[in-house]
Amino acid sequence: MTAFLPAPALLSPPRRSRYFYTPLSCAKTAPQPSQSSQTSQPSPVASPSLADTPINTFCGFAALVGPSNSGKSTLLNRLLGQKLAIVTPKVQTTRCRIAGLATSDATQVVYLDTPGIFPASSRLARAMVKSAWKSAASADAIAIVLDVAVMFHEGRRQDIRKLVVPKDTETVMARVAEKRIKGHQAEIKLCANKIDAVPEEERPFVEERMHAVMEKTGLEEAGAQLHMMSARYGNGVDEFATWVKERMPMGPWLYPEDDLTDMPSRLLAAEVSREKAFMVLKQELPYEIAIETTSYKDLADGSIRITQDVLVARKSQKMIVTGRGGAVIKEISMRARHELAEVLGSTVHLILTVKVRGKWKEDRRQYEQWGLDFNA
Ligand SMILES: Nc1nc2c(ncn2[C@@H]2O[C@H](COP(=O)(O)OP(=O)(O)OP(=O)(O)O)[C@@H](O)[C@H]2O)c(=O)[nH]1
Ligand SMILES: [Mg+2]
Repeated sequence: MTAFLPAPALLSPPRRSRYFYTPLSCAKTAPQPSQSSQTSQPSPVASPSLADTPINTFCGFAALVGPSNSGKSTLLNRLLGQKLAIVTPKVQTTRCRIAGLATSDATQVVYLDTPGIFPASSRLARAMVKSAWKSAASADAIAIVLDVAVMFHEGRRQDIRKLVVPKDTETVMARVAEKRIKGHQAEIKLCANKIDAVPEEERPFVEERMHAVMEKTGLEEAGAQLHMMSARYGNGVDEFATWVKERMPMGPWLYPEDDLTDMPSRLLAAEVSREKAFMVLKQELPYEIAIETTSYKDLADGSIRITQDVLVARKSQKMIVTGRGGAVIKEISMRARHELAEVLGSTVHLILTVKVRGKWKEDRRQYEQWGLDFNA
């Protein structure tokens, strides 16, 4: 195995303009070329704003799906070369689909990071899981991202022969395989992630075990390929990106070349604060909060003023999130402000207000702003 690349918490800050999204088309999937454009004829220019797009371009969707905490968001950030999706050691961090755009040569890949797939009982959980499956359904390439480190029982050598594949993981694999066998066109990679946490001499066994599970779940029959990787350190990620790129269909780009995401700046800012809240708050509390950006203003001096509501369900939760003398919310705010300043390349004034909004999980508006189906 080649040497692991360093894993910066925050990769190089983007040029600020890359965060301002300007979709060139509202089409859900990349428009297919006409018969003639598949030959040496140039693709028709779909709109005046596409005039700068190179002719004979390729564009498509690649969905990153899998159980919670397997490293999907870490992989998205690594593929983009900078941080877009929030990442925490806790399960169910990602709540909605996050599109990251990777444009190089003639190809634009729209990577879709998705919420983890897990047995969902609440309305929010059902909406999250549905959003993940929806992304997979519209993709040209699907990566099932698995955490092999967790199966490896934290590296205890004596357990390696008992390597257990969690039930959730098998379910995801079997369902993707079933769709492919039933005629879904997307090609599949099974990304065995966190391979850095498995001792080198044990990796062949992990590989062997993964093939056995692929056989059992129908993924082998569906033509899926196994790919060992470390999203955190970058091993195997370039090869994966090349595989994805080669699977994108011909068609005009959906976004300008320099864009990083279609995510509105307000949602991006709320996600940064939510990551910090996830890290600072203990136990179940992170799952009880939502963050809403209420204003986002570019000021004359070049700085940005952002106000956000931190929504909790009960008064007792408000007390914990606020902390004694406001210590907890100040800590969340300070961490979020630092990261936002780095990401946006400007001084950021961030004002967080903790509010009790009893039923935010039953509020249709919250789901709409995340692009989730309220009735999932
Ligand atoms: N050792 C190791 N840890 C990783 C790797 N990839 C991700 N992680 C860690 O795994 C944890 C979960 O990563 P995420 O990227 O948030 O996982 P996710 O699949 O997006 O999780 P959800 O959004 O909750 O579904 C974090 O602590 C990451 O740092 C890897 O390649 N190696
Ligand atoms: Mg995630």
